[in-house]
Amino acid sequence: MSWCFYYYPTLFIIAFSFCISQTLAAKISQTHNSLPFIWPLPAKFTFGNDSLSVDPSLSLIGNAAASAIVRTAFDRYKGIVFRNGNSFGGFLRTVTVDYDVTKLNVVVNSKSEELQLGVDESYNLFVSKDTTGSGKVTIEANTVFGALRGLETFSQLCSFDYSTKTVQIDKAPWSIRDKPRFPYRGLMLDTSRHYLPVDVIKQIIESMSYAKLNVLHWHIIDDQSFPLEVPTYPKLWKGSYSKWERYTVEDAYEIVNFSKMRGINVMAEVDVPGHAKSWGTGYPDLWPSPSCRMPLDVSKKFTFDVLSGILTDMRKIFPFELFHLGGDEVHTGCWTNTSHVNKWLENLNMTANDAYEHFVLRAQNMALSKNWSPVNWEETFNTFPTKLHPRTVVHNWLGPGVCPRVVAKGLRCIFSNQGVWYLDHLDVPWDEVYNAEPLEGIHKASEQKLVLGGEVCMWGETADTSDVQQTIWPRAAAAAERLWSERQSTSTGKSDSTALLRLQYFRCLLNRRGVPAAPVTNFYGRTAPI
Ligand code: CP6
Repeated sequence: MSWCFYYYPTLFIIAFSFCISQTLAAKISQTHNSLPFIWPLPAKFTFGNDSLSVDPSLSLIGNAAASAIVRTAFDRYKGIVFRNGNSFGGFLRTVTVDYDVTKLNVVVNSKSEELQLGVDESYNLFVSKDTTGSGKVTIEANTVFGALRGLETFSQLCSFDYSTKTVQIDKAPWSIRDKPRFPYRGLMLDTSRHYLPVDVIKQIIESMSYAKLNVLHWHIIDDQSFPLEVPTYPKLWKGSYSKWERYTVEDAYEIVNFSKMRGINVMAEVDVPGHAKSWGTGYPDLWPSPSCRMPLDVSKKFTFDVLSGILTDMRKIFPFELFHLGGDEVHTGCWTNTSHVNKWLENLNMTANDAYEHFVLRAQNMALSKNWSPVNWEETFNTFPTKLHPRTVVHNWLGPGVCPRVVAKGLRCIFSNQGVWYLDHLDVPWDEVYNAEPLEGIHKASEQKLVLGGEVCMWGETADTSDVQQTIWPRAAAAAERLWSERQSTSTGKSDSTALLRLQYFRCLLNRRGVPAAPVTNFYGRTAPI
């Protein structure tokens, strides 16, 4: 149970004044003046030596001002950039001064606001002084989602100057040409082991946008609880922990819409046939027997009716082209040990493994008929690689070396090696997260293209509202740079002291924005550089 979610608001009243940029920034400016503090690092950039002041009543111009997505993002970033004044006397000046930058020009080429896998997120960002001496800031992008990434970068160029008490852009002129390395940059949340309130999920989505992560993989349901409302089978959410620890259909829409406004897709997961014990709280017929409750009863038509109902209801909520069907850790003991299921297997001349395959492929066909591409955990590929539908995306977790085999078979892959990208593994330090390489062992360009990207997984057994954000950040940011930035542009492609310094700066940025990210070097034996 997770009753303790009630105390979550107190977390966000904490002022993060100790992580103020002052100390860090002072040391950084003395010793690392040439480092760009943009996380993740842009593909290409140049900068200079000028400082420009930014008007607190900065206005948005350009054709992107017609887009509600860009306008609301602009307002959010204004709130972030001009929010200083919470510590060390850092209040913005209230007297009017002549600001260098009074307008932000955002231009987008395409009017389409459809957010799908591979949507163009590239942008250019230019900051310069024009001939009259006033500052000019322009973001150019092909889509509004590229413009969002550009706005994030713009916000990271702005910092509060404690001597003039204005917001400044240092190191101007800037010329940044940026685009993501991988189209899929995910974070998984598990709301079955511990319920996470909608507001907390939104805070996490907001912080994902700071690191340019673009897929929320929502592992909604598992053995422990079924927190989602499914109108077609209304007893399913009897499997929730309590009536307060549930997501209504409206909550789910809200999460999807909140994500879209930040250029983030939501990939929902219904993990079958294992990891589904909670389904039987409302419909006990889904269990092989009352004493043997998982995996779902493969022998009954009712099981597939319920699955189909769930997917039909969820299709209305989740427009993303990928849908996760789980398929991991299927222990078939209850199938062979329960007489009616065992009889069914015998009649069809099937082994328990055949039935596992049968279940997964049937679920895939349901998802495909709803025009979703199915995503499955790697055990499905490891067990019946040639049977998976060609549109399948295989989700690696067990170890290294899986994506090379998946893409060699022509299937797409998502990298989440548990040794490095499982955030519940608290003993994995930031640099091991950072150094993980989704394309390890994949050399052909045609196969590299099949690696959609990667995802850090925040399993919920050991984290809830009280500590989930501290557990996600800053290590998720290390993965975010691996997924966004070109290998060669992240210095050696391996962590080094400049990556550490930049990540510490980004972690402070998260803190200043109200995200309770943990220290970067909270591991003994890993020294802080300053
Ligand atoms: N739940 C589900 C889990 C895990 C998986 N699936 C898991 C397994 C091992 C570790 C962490 C998480 N808790 N549904 C595996 C994909 Cl170490």
